Amino acid sequence: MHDILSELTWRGLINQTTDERMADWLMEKPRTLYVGFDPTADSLHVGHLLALMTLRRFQQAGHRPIALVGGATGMIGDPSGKSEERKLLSEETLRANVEGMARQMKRFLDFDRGEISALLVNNYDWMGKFSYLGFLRDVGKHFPVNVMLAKDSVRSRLERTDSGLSYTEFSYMLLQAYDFVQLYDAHGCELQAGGSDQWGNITAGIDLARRLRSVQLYGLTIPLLTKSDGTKMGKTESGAVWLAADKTSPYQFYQYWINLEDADVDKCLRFFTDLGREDIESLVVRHMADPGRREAQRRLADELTRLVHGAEGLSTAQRATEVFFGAEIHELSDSQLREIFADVPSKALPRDRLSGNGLSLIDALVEAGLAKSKGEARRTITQGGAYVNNRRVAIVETNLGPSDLASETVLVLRSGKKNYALLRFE
Ligand code: 545
Repeated sequence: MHDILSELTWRGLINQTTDERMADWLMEKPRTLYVGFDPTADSLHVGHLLALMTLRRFQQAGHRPIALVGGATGMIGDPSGKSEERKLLSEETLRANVEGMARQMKRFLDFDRGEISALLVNNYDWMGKFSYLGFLRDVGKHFPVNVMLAKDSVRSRLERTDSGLSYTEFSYMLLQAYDFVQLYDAHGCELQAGGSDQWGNITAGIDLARRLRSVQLYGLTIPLLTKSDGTKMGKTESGAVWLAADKTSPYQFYQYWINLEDADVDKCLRFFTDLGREDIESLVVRHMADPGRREAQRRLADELTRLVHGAEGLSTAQRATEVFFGAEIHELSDSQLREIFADVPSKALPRDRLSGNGLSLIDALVEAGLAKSKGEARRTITQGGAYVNNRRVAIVETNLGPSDLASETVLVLRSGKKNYALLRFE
C-alpha cells in the first residue's frame, strides 16, 4: 500500500475531503471506494477520464475500486453543476449507454486482483426494486428539506429566474445518497469520490449512512477539468474528445494532446499519466528549455493514447502523424488517409483515368489544384517540389497508374513542403 492521499495531493487532484485524518485512515488497511457515472452518453469523454483515473490510482495504491453505472440515476438526471433541467432519456438509449460505458471502464481497472479486484455495479439493480412509497418511508424520511435546499446544486438553480428545478431532479440526491449506503452494506464501501460538482451528493450519502447505520463514511472530491485559457478541457470546435474510437479516432485523440498549449501540459501529465513526480518535473524542465520540440505533449499523447486505445491504437496514431509531417505513405487504408488528411482538399476522378498509359503527373497536379497550369506543374516537378504519396518525383514524364495509389482509391499529392491534395479514383 502506498500513501495515495499524498500522491493525489502533489498531482493537484484533491479539491476537498470530508475528514483531515483521511490520509492515516487510508493507510490503515485496504479500503473500498466508489465513483458513479450516469449513462448520459454511450461513451465517456475526456471530462470523465479524471474520475476514472482516480479510481485506477486508488487501486494501484492497494485499495478496492467500484465503478458504478447509474442505470437508475441516469433516468432522473443530476442537477449538480447543470444550469437547466434536462430532457429525460429513453429507456432504450439508457440501456445502450450503460453498455457502452461499462465496456470502456473495464480498460482502466483490474478485475482480477484478488481482494482488491475492481467491481462494476449498476444502481438499477437495487433502485429498480424500490416502490415509491417504500422509498419515501425508508429514505425520504431522513432528508430534511431545509438541508436539501441549502445544497449548491439546488440553490444555484432556485436563484435563477430563467430556469427552475423539477421535483424529479430535486430528488436526485436521495438516490445517490442511498447508493452509498447500499454499497456500504453490500461491499463495505466507505469512501465516495467524484468531481467537485458532486460534493453535495456525496455528503448527503454520508449523512444518510450516519442516520440509517450509525457509521462514519468518507468523501473526497477532485477538481473539475479546465484549461489555462478558461475553456473546457477535452472540447474541440467539433465537440467533445471521446474515448470511443468510433467517435474520436485514435489519431484525432492523439492530435488533441499533441496540440495542447504549453500552459496546460504540466497539469495534464500529473492528472492523466502514471509518470512519477521526478519524471514529470524533469520532463517539464527539458520541455521549457525547448518548447518547439513538444516533448512534453508528445509524452502525454503517447501515454494517454496507449491507455485509452492500446499499443496498436498508439502506433496507428503515431504513423498517421508521421505521414502528415511528410513520411512516405504505404499500406494505409482509405479511411485512415481520409482522417489524416481530413482538412486537405480532395477531388474525385473516374477510375479509368489510371488505366492504359495512366494519368500524367502534370495533369494530376493540375486536377488536384496544386498547379494552375501545365507549365506551372512542369516547373514544380523539375524543381523537385512534386511528391506522390510523400515520395519526391522529379521526372516530368511520369505517368501514374493503379499501383501508385496509397490506399484502395486514394492518391496523395503534395507540392512543396506542406501543400497537400488528394485525388480519389472511385
Ligand atoms: C450516480 C449515482 C451515484 C454516484 C454518482 C452518480 C453520478 C453523478 C454524476 N456524475 C457525473 C456523470 O457524468 C456523466 C458521465 C457520462 C459519460 O452526475 N451524480 O455521471 C460526473 N462523474 C465523474 C465526476 C464528475 C461528474 O461521472 O464525478 O465530476 C465529472 O468530472 O460530473 O451513486
